[in-house]
Amino acid sequence: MASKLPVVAIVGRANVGKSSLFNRALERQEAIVAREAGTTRDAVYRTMEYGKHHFWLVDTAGLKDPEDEFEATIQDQIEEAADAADVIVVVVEAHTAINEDDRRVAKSSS
Ligand SMILES: Nc1nc2c(ncn2[C@@H]2O[C@H](COP(=O)(O)OP(=O)(O)OP(=O)(O)O)[C@@H](O)[C@H]2O)c(=O)[nH]1
Ligand SMILES: [Mg+2]
Repeated sequence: MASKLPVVAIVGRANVGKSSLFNRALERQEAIVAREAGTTRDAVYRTMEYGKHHFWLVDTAGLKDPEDEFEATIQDQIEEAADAADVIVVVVEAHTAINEDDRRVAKSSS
């Protein structure tokens, strides 16, 4: 049954390419990709197969400091996805050094 499938959650600070990786893995454009940080708001869940493995792949919003109530709801949702995940993939930007936001993501999703 689909709901019993393991969950792989893609997390990371805003604009590092989470949705691009999600689309690449699915081999179709399911999540919105844009230059602006904060593009993904609601998490996107899709099932996929990789080799013998069948699982839910989740694209999440960029993790950042909750500034307002709406933002806090989104941040809670990311933590929920990370909590429910069997595997968490933390995406970082390859062209810049790991920064405080990356560390916060890794900490809050671990
Ligand atoms: N050069 C380069 N650009 C990339 C790569 N992956 C994504 N991008 C670009 O980076 C921008 C952000 O990509 P997204 O996939 O929307 O990033 P995201 O982490 O989902 O962003 P949020 O949903 O806003 O947190 C887009 O303009 C992408 O085209 C990459 O591997 N290399
Ligand atoms: Mg995104």
